[in-house]
Amino acid sequence: MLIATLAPFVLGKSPAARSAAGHGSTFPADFVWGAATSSYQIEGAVDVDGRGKSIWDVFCHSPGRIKNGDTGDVACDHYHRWREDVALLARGSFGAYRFSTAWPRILPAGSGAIEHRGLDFYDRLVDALVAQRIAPWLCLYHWDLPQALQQQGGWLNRDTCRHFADYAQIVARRLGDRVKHWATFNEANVHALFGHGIGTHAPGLTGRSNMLAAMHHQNLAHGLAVAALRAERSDLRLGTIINLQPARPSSQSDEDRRAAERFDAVWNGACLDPLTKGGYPAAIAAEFASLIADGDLAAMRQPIDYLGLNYYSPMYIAQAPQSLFGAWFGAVPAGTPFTAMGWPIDAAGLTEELIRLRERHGDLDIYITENGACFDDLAAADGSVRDEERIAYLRSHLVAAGRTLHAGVRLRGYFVWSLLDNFEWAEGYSRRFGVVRVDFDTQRRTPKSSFAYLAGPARSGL
Ligand code: GCO
Repeated sequence: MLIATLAPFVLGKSPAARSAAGHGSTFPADFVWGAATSSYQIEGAVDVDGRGKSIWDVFCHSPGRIKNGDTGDVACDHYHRWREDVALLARGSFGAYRFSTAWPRILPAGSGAIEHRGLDFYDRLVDALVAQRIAPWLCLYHWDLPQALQQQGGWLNRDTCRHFADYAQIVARRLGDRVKHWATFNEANVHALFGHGIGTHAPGLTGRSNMLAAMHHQNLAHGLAVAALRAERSDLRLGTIINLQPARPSSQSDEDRRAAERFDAVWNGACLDPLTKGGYPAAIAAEFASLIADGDLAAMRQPIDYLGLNYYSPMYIAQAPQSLFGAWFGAVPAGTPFTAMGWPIDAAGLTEELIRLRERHGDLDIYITENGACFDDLAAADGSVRDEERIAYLRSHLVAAGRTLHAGVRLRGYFVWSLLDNFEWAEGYSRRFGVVRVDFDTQRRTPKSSFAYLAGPARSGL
């Protein structure tokens, strides 16, 4: 069914494809055009106004963890330059801005005493966005867990789920009158695997059981937080943000095909199926059984209003007996283009994932909450960047997304990752995804040519 559904879109014969070729706008007038960032990647000011430590502060200051020894101590200094960044959003005609709140700014110990100066920062940011008619989209968790909770087990400890729900309620009580779109988590799958399974992200844990526990407890925390947000206000649009990638076998061997199916269940299914279907994918359900307490499945499956899809590239998976799930990233077909992150470029994968979401979760609105590309931008003397490769990437993926509109996909918006060059986790500042260049020595912001592309031609399908 999926292939039959896809065929006309991949061949570019769909009505939307023709319109995407510049015969009128591909996207409806109420389509949301946004930009995305996250707290630890842009804010800096890690010791200001009572902010508590996060697991990323500790991880970055552990030798050898981050390229070039970079940290988020200063980042884009957004905590002090937020007015300038809001002005950039307005200049780019973005109708929405997706940001995340730093849990340790609001609850320095993760629970208990509220740091009102942290809430005040986001309150000012939200007011400035609303004043510019930019819809604030708030993500409650983009990986920066309070270190105090990590010391109590973090996402390996079920108590963290309740603390997360309490944090969500505190933020909604302060901002819920103006913030109407909320995401509980950003990419629980990435955080579980990279932070708790292979240890290349904070908190640097390893092992299959740690990854499974972190995955399950984030899913449970999502459900408890959705219930808490619904109890706080009835006028919120609630969802979660997931990173989905087609898991393609690296070869035609049975082993690689089975490995790809298994990795698909772990990567694309374990973070989504419990939330919308009430259980883990059959291929891996047994692995989670010991973690599931009475009531968990019902608690995780709270009605939500939308799904946020982060898409960058497909995955090519091979059998890997030594890896956590017997499967890992493998050979990519010869001739495949790559971004500077080494990620394969294939916009058809976005079409595939959007169609798959419609097949599996068709009753939900979908927003592309992250899509973008890292390239080794060459800056002119004035800081300007003609990032034609990034424009080509954005264009091909917008065309791929637009093709699905006539296939019943309830695609409602697109957020570029990212507004600003920022702290790219283990890669530090060596990798740039922004449509605005940041000179990290001077903090000067300079819109790239992709910024102008997104503000104009992109919206008319060009
Ligand atoms: C992610 C995160 C972002 C990344 C971006 C580029 O998807 O990993 O949401 O924080 O910076 O995706 O890797």
